[in-house]
Amino acid sequence: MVYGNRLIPGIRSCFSVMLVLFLLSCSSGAEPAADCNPHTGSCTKQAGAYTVTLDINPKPVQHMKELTFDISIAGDSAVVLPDTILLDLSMPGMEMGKNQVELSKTGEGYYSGTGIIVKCPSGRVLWRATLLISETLNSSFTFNVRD
Ligand SMILES: [Cu+2]
Repeated sequence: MVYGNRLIPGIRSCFSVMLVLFLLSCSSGAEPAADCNPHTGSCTKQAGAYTVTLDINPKPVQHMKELTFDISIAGDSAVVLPDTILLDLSMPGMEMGKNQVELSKTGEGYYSGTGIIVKCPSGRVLWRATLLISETLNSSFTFNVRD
């Protein structure tokens, strides 16, 4: 191939990355936006009859650092909450491999566990934490992870 112009390999690889990102964003539709800022406080969502709060520490929440995920579930439903809850970490629109954190009950409606969010080679930083509370009840938070 006569494409070997050595002055612009950086530009060409940058273009390739952009092309890949473009194709990925094309295949996954509109890029979802973060709906949670875990860097300065906790995030709260409604899940059925429950109010679910997620807090991630230490802050700011960074890649490749051991993170503690604390959740609290409040509600006046009589449904018994499980002893452990899985927190599934994924990237919207990307297949990153399974990353699930087991959260153990630390009190009535309180759960805690530790895990790591890897750094995505694409440079994207948007992650989603989905709490698999029960077969019919889950709650997800989408947030940007910092370097
Ligand atoms: Cu990724």
